[in-house]
Amino acid sequence: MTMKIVAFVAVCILALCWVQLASASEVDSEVGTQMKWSKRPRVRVRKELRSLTQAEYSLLVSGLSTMLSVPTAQGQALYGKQYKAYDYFIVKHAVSVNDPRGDQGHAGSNFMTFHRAWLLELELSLLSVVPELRALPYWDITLDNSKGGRYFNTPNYIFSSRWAGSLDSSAAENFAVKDGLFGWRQVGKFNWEVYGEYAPIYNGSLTTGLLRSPSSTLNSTYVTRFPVSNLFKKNTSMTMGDTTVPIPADFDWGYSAADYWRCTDAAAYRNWTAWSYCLDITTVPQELLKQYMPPGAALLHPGVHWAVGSLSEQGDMGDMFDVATSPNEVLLFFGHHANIDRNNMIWQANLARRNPAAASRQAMYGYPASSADYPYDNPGCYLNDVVNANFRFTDIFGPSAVKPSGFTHADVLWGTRPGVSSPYTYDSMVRM
Ligand SMILES: *[C@@H]1O[C@H](CO)[C@@H](O)[C@H](O)[C@H]1NC(C)=O
Ligand SMILES: *[C@@H]1O[C@H](CO)[C@@H](O)[C@H](O)[C@H]1NC(C)=O
Ligand SMILES: *[C@@H]1O[C@H](CO)[C@@H](O)[C@H](O)[C@H]1NC(C)=O
Ligand SMILES: *[C@@H]1O[C@H](CO)[C@@H](O)[C@H](O)[C@H]1NC(C)=O
Ligand SMILES: [Cu+2]
Repeated sequence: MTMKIVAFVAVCILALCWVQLASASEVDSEVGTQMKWSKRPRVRVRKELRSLTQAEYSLLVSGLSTMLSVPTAQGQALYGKQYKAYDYFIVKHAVSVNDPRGDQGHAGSNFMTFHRAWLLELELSLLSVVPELRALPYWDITLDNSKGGRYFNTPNYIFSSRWAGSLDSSAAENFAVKDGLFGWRQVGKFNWEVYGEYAPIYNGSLTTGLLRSPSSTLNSTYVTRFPVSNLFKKNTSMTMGDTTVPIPADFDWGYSAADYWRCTDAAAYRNWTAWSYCLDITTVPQELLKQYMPPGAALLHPGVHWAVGSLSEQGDMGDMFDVATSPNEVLLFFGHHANIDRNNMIWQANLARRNPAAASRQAMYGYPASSADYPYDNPGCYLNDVVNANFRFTDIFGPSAVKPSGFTHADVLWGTRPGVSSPYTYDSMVRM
């Protein structure tokens, strides 16, 4: 009982009370400026993994370990309702991918709103366990770039024992991830008792029952990374729908800070979908994509998935490559997607500064309102649709703002306007 109250107060301090403060002060603001924003109290500031203090590092490890081992029901009794076990997040992600209407979380405008909601839910769960961590960290891949990245091959390198573990897996051990925070972690089986209601859409690998894509036949129970060189041997590009993009031959393919910042330019990318084309594979026709993508550029979002997970000689997907269940790569998955979210938020702030009307309720950053507006998104993924309606987000803005029918893409956008309503920001934005 005492624990519950403590957990509630913690969540209140971290998220909800600020949201209330924010809406009270919204009256006078058309669009928030950077300055107002950084002055706002109680906004969670997401920091780069390597900027965490030693104490924060320990909190992160302990919070994630709890989520990986304590089931939702037991965890909620200890930490309150925001707590969800980690397998909940894997199943939710896989349900989005396998939705009969087409992917509800990827390959279109929905990508960032779905992942923003997913990250918020994960963050609130994590903070219910370790409130002193204060925010979910992100991973800036450009700092690990093999051409001059600050942490490349240092003890703080992301692919080191302190963080995600080495990229060098071996055939003798079935390419298992052996070191790092989650070395020798085993992929769980689909839990029919807890997630049975989602089984018609997703119930694990059809051959192994493990939390991998229905079509995955990968039978190692360990989180798996195949050698990135396999990708290059097999192919140099990948096609999805009408879009063909190069597959990187190295984990970072020289992806630099300049590549990252290019996508935040609101003069070059003037609406939501244009931003998506800059760093993600989408269902948009190749002809349109070419207008936005530099020729031959590997894309930030899928590039990391492909290069880290890679493929076996037989063509099995490594875990980061398996779209449905890539959250099996715990640290890299949330770290990478928070870094993409950071890019999106900076772009949103730039767009709002350049053209305040673009951030209005009417324009909503140019997120497509309907198929008449933009024909390439899957049904269910337009502005006023409930995000991932077959596995809804109901409490991503804390316990005082629960929406049982599920938040829509518009709700997610409206509730996370940088500098105006967002309950979180990023360290690099505060400094801007
Ligand atoms: C399990 O999932 C598959 C799709 O991956 C589906 O065809 C099948 O009906 C599901 N099984 C049950 C019992 O829901
Ligand atoms: C696991 O998969 C590999 C590669 O497909 C195969 O060679 C092996 O026989 C399988 N092992 C089991 C126990 O199913
Ligand atoms: C290689 O890529 C091309 C174009 O993207 C595709 O058509 C082909 O099926 C791929 N081949 C293999 C072996 O994956
Ligand atoms: C976004 O901008 C691009 C390029 O100007 C345009 O093709 C597309 O239709 C726009 N999308 C929306 C929803 O306005
Ligand atoms: Cu995803």
